[in-house]
This record gives sequence, structure tokens and C-alpha cells, in this order.
Amino acid sequence: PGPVVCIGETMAAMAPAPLAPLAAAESLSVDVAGAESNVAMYLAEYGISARWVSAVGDDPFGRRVVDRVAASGVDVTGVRTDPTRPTGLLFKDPGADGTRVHYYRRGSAASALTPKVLREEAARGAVALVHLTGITPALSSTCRALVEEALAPGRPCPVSFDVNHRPALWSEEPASGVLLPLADSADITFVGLDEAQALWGDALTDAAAVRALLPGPGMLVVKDGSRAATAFVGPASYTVAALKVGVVEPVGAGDAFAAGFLAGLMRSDDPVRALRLGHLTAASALRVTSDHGPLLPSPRTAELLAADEETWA
Ligand code: KDG
Repeated sequence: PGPVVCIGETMAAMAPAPLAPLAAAESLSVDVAGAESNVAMYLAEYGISARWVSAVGDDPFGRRVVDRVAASGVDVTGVRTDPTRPTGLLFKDPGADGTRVHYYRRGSAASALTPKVLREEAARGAVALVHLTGITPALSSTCRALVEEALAPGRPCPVSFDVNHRPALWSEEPASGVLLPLADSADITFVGLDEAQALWGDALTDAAAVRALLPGPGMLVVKDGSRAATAFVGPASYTVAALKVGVVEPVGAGDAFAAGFLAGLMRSDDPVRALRLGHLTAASALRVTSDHGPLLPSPRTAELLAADEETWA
């Protein structure tokens, strides 16, 4: 059926090491951060064919990003090198009330992506699924056009869309209006309950209220933080409790969840097993400071997927 094609920006990510406020940090560790490439990397680690499509600058950070994603087994032949624009950067600023993120990505290579990449990728052969996030439409008008075209009626292949609202990139005002129709037109949509409330109103008190707002997707997954996730599949719904995890740092857990759920679907798992694989993969990201943590050994994963409801969580 072809690969899962994940399209979006990946940046070099700096974090003070040892952890300290950025304003006082003397040294930084360098990592790689990008929601869509995180999904591609976990998919590839589960043995699902995954391609990451993006653009980087002709610079050392761009090469580092591409090498890291490729090392997980992702096809990076769809990554363009833009000689005129830099690779985007992200800096983490740990503080008493959590970690703030500072982006240096305006005018980056990936922000200049256009809908043309969709046609170029389609011309390369069959695609099982296109995966996009709500980060991309916040980057530039051409990136927004890319996402809108990918989700337009009559599209050639199914699309999954993780709402991934990033308040540091744009204000609630454009974000809520732009993201709603995109989230409602995907085949598979992921959204956090808190994220849905921030974007579309406090009246969305439970997953069913979010489904009423987003009736469009054949599959809608509403994540309720560390509690549970619910998948609405047509008229049916399935809820699976989250695992209890000692959280080191939550960034990347949403991407990991989406990847686990999609890996389950690609392997024809039923929705409950796909939700479980989502939670298990999220736990891998929650246990580490970077976006990407090691997966559980596959026999342990198989055991947890097959566990009865009481021993699951
Ligand atoms: O989902 C984790 C992402 O937030 C991180 O990797 C960086 O893609 C990123 C973004 O734009 O925030």
C-alpha cells in the first residue's frame, strides 16, 4: 500500500544541560524535535514503512536532523535541501512552572514548503496514509495551503491530522478558526481534551462533546491527558485508560501516542489494541527528556496488548 508519509518541519532543539533557566545556562545539549518526524520514527521502529517529507537548510543542523530521522529507519528521500533558508531552531527554557519553548523558525526552509510537495510525493507511487499536524498551518501561508490541499475533498489517499495546537506559534484567534475545519475534514483526527477546550471552548467537558463538534472524521481520538483516550469509530466508541508512568518530561508524548495508534491501525489491530499501543508508545516518550524514548521490548508490548482489562492499567 506504500508508506505513511509524514509532512512537517523538524528543528534542531537546544536545552540547557544541566537543566537551568535559559537566561543563565552555560551549555546546551543538542537534540532533534519535530512532531511529524517523531511519528515517522516511531512508525519505522514498529516496522511500518514511513517517509518524512520536509525541507532543511544546507547547514550542519539540517544534516544532523536528517541523519537522526534516517537512523530510525525512516525514508528521508522526500526531504528537500533549501540553499537559501536555514534549518529551524527551538530552545527549551526550563522554569519553576514547566518548560517554555522559544522558536527560531520564521523564514526557515520548512516554512517555505508549498502544496507542490503533495503532487511530487503522489507522483512517486502509492501512499498508505498522509500524516499532518496543526503545527504546519501556523508556519506560513504556503504551509497552510499545503495542509488545506492535503485535506481537500477528493484527495487521493487518507489523511490523519493531529491538532497539536502550539500557542507559541499563533494566537487563539486565527488558530481556532483555521484548525476546526482541518480537524473535521481528516479521516483520522487526534486531539487532546484540554487542547480542544483551549481552542473551541470550555463547554467541551468530555470526549463526547468533542465528537459532537467534530463529526467528520471516520476516526476521532480524544486524549484526556494521563487519564484515558477515547476513539470514536463511526457510531461506536472505545475508551482505554492510560498507563501509570513516572513522567520525566511530557514533550513528544502526543506524537508517540499518534504513532502507536496509527501503527496499530496499519497492522489491522482493533481500536482497543490501537489505543493501547498509543498509550504504550506515549509512555516511552514520557520516560525521557527528549521527544523520543526507546520502545518496550516487543514481547512485553505483545503481553500488554493482550492483557485483560484489569491488568492493563
Ligand atoms: O510534539 C513535540 C513537538 O512540539 C516538538 O518536537 C517540536 O514540532 C515541534 C513544534 O513545532 O513544537
